[in-house]
Amino acid sequence: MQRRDFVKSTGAFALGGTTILGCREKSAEASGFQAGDNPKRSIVISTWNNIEANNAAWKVLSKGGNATDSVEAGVQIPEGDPNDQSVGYGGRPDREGKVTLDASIMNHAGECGAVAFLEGIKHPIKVARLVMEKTPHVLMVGEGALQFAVEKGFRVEELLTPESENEWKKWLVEAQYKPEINIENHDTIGMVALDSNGNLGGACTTSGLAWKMRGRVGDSPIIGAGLFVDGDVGAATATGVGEAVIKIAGSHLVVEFMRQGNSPEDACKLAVERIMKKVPNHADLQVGFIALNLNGEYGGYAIQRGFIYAVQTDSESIIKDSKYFLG
Ligand code: SD4
Repeated sequence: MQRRDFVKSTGAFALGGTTILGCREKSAEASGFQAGDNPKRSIVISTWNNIEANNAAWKVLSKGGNATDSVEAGVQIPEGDPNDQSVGYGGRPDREGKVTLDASIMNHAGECGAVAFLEGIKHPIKVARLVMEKTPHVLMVGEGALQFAVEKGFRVEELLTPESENEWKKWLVEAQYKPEINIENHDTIGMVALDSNGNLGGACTTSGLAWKMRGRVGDSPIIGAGLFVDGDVGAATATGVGEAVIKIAGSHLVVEFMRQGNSPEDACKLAVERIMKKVPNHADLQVGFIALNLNGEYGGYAIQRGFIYAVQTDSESIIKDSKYFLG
């Protein structure tokens, strides 16, 4: 089935005079829009084919819930799904056969929390949320993050499924590491949302690149790389080879490009261009960004063909093909 076939309509709704599909040139700042203006049309977007995750987020948004709660709820869908081998339970392991998870969350006020190199916890996003809310810190890693999670009542579970273990064992035969464009483990979920109060929130969660070195951490838990939210401007998140995203502080860069007046799509495009200028091996890599501004305008852009993202509003739930430079 073509990914486009997942496109689904949730019914006919009046759009209140606001057309949000397609990117308008007007920036959030230029529009004079302020967070808190009412009423606003909620929207959630997420990387890849994460329609179900968007639906879960939408349940929160459609009841007037806040964007940060919505993304936390949404990304738990792939985290708990053993068939999603890039996120949470069932994620592909590192080269030593261990599933290690990275996650981050950020709200409109700039509060954020993240965990990295976390093992045995099915929903790292919930731990990231608690780092944000219950500690003076932003990022906790490894054993310390696990200890914190256990203290907060999380259950330690085996996250390696037979399917991922089998794939790992096959990989071990040659044990050669080379990220594969769009195929290997590119289903990380980054999700950003705008709620009816005009507030933004974002979350990103992943098991990282398959067969990574033990201890490797990608962009997803790095605030400013895999995720960034500025409540006065917009929100952005990334997927793909995290090393390239970290090198340009990707999601923060996308938000800064929106602050300068670029549409979300153009902001993503400019950030991808930056990678292509600065990261020598970019032709062998995939990176995709998605972004959302305070008007509910959104967009995405990728290095390579094949990046898709999911969009949910009160009127539709769709998959969009991202624009790209190569392929
Ligand atoms: C990482 N950015 O760990 C993640 C991987 C990813 O879709 O996005 N996969 O580098």
